[in-house]
Amino acid sequence: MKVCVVGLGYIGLPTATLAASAGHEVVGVDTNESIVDAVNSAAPHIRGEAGLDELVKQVVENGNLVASSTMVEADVFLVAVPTPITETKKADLSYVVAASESVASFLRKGNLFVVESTIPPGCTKELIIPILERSGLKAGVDFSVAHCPERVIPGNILYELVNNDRVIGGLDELSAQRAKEFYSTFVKGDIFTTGLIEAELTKLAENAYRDVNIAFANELALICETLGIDVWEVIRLANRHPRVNILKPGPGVGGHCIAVDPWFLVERCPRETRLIAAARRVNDDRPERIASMVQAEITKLNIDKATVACLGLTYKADVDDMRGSPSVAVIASLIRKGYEVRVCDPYACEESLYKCVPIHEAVKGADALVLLVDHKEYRELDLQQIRKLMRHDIIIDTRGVWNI
Ligand code: SAJ
Repeated sequence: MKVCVVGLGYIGLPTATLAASAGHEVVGVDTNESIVDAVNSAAPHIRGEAGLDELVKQVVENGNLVASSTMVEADVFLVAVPTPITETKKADLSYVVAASESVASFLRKGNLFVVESTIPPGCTKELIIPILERSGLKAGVDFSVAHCPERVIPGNILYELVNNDRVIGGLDELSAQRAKEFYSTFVKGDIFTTGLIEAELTKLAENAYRDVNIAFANELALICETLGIDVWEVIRLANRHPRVNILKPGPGVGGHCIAVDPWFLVERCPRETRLIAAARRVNDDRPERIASMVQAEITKLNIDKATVACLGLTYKADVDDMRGSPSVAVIASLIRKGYEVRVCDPYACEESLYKCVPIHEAVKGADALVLLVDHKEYRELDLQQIRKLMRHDIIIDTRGVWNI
């Protein structure tokens, strides 16, 4: 079938590539000309995704995938554009609106329209479908509508897009079945169909569940920091219980999903989301807490201009994605406290707003060393050697991977 994928980001490009490798004729539409050019020259802008470069090259060279900055007619439209939050934690649906508007004028009888972006409950029916019906066509009569949220983990997107189970919400049974038939051409996981709002809420439930559980781990860390207990020891022992699985404390929750999606639920159901909202605040308070812990240790040194070496800028280990990174919040707070802060990260330096230095340059003469991201390069560091380079030996591991 002719497929138009709107949005060639972390989800759109791998999805377009997989659909093209399944034999569909795919046009990837993106408003960013540099992304369009990168895809058409088979040099994708998404890095660190196993197998993506090769697959993009294959489908671009065989002509099954073409990128364009202008909308086209198609049999299937897939919208995979960002849905961030505003400063006031409200869903920013401007990209979804713009994508839906651009599709509406190319919509034809018999089309299938699928929105993959994570959206608030009710959004497809209350916001997107009315935009599509400006075409004069009637949803559920002239064209089908479905919502198929992704659930892939950055760093392993292609594999998970193919092998994870998928949930598809349909405006009606026909829409759900048509979407299921389409996704079955490249998804090997089980595909479960349901209603539109159920699919919207399922995605948000998955990520809110994770955020609440990370908040529990971070609150446990707060308790242990206050009581002078090693939280990692407590978690290790508690998780020996057959039905306990406490997640890992950290410097906060980053990325463009876990820290964002729960706010869609808080906005839609403010009175029913006390726990979800509280978890967001616990996680959002974590970076300042880490910076204060560093400050408390440095204050004991009674020195003027302290130097802090921070390892890790990305939002989590072994990825190059900086979006919403709590490390950036920790570093900004340490700078506000008046420290000289040196930063290194093997994955994210070129686009980082902080100048990165090699690790030995960062720690040389430093008073404190803070591990913010447990990249594999940092897990096996020889701390004895590192300590010899430092002026003082304050070492704070926010990820529980060092034996200090
Ligand atoms: N984090 C912790 N402690 C933990 C786990 C994570 O502090 O025990 C932090 C990470 O360091 C990171 C943040 O939380 O800063 C989010 O990382 P993540 O690995 O939990 O999630 P993402 O954002 O990489 O991917 C999530 C996944 N959702 C779930 O696991 C329920 C993924 O399946 C989703 O597809 C993705 O969000 C998304 O796009 O929605």
